[in-house]
Amino acid sequence: MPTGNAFVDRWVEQVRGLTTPDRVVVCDGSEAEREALTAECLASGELIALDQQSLPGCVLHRSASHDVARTEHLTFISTTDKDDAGPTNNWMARDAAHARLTPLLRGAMAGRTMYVVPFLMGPPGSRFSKVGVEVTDSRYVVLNMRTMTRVGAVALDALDGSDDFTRCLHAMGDLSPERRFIVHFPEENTVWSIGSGYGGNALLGKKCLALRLASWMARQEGWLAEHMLILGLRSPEGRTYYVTGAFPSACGKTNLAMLVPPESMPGWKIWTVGDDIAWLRPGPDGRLWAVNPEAGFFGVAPGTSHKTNPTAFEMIRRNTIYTNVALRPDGTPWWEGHDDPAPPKALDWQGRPWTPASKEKAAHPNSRFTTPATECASLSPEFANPNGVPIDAILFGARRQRRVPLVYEARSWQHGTFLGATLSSETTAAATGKVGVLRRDPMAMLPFCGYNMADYWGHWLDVGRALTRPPRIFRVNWFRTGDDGKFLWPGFGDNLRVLKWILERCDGGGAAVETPIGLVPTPDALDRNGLRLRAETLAHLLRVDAAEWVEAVEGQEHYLRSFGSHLPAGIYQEHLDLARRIHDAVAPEGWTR
Ligand code: OXD
Ligand code: MN
Repeated sequence: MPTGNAFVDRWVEQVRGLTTPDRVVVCDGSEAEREALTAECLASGELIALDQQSLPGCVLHRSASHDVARTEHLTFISTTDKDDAGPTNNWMARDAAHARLTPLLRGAMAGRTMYVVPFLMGPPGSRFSKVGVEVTDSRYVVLNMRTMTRVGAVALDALDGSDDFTRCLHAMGDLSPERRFIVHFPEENTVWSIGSGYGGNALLGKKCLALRLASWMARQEGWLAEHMLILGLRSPEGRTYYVTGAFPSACGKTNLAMLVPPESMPGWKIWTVGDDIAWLRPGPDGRLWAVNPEAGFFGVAPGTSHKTNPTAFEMIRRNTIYTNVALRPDGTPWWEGHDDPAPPKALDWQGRPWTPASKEKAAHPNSRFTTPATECASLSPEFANPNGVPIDAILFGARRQRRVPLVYEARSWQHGTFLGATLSSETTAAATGKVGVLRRDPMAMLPFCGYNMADYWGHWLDVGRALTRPPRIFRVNWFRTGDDGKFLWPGFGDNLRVLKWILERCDGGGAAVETPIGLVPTPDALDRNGLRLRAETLAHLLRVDAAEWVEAVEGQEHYLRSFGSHLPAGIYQEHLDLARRIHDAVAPEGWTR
């Protein structure tokens, strides 16, 4: 069944020859197709119907128990020159990658159907947008891709007969981590993924195309592909601002993107443009403009409730694919942190009987919902604007219990790039491995940057030079804890108080004090109207203790030097300046370095 694009058809033919499926189906993105695929999945058990009265169009999928998160150690960048992948990526030589994966792909779809999914990342008719074609033998992947991207004629039309598309080959294989690989070939604009059906490993438009390969393209073409939410905020005075925020996986991007203002801050309106990925380009006006390349949300279910994210909680009642949540006897899903208390009995994420007395969690900590953006009540009217939205501020956030204040502002684009480059965060369940371990996660892109991380920082500096009106850059930390280990900041809707100060700074207002690490709000500068927060707690949240930073700066020196000659001079200079300011603050007199 040809697609009408000779390049796509030729590649599909090659993949068919290698993977030998019984059938090839080209997806058109239609509603009839969704219904037919869903019916097949319900019949095969790949999907379980949820209560259609309360949750119309919602289904549940249970994945293999060892295939529940991104597997970063099995994710590779395959380039001719190892240096191009850099020290933070796993690298495989191109020939070695072909030699290792080809036998796994040979015959991998025998007895199965191969679906060809042409998809568009970004709004139709936008110079930001890119086309991919995913070939997969998973119906679950097809259904998720339909939600997360724009599928069918819209993509083939954008291709307009050319071969400018990312070749995304996905096969389920036997799902064994022993034979699982996610390999990116940026020089060939290709991804091969075998052995996993999990979102970030298998929905190849998301992390593989929209971040790893797009970051590579962006470097050639003078733009940025970032792991960032995009948020619009209309102030009570009627001015609309746009903010992007880079946070590591499962650190609250979806919640921030759908923030609901506290009642004590009337007149604010929040618009959601994106919750995970931003493509940013310098505009003709010297500002930075952003689009969300995705068409849906692939959010973390646990912790989602009316309190934390009422917009998401409402949105996921319709047309949502749930993955690895628990199932209540009435056919509705449940997870830890849900509004409803734990059900007396349920089936856990693996379909096993569960009660509140069970030792294990009912939902997997990385269980997810996949929901079309159009279901989101706060979706921005600019969501599909081909020109994107102009960005006023960029946030870098991470999970840090200690040392890092609630918010501080960078002194310049270069200093802000340095703040992003030196971001560290405590790990979460979005990737396999230990949770809660502090790791460096520059720009929240550690698992997603498709090339040498230090060259990427250099590219940030270059993009900054192309902007005459660059966004201001801020570091935020909602996760600072007190001596009792409890979070000091209420977070969620109250984060608007921090955003308000940020926007005031963008307008030339907002009181701030200079500290060695950057500009921190004075306690009075944050809107605390209606917020019950003790003065000492606020002081703790905003405290910059230079002595605590000495060790951090020493570790940074070693880290930055590990990038060798790729490290941009501007980033190292910022490090030296920070070290000097910290040392001056700690030992103002007689300090020698
Ligand atoms: C995601 C992730 O799924 O970052 O967005 O893991
Ligand atoms: Mn993400």
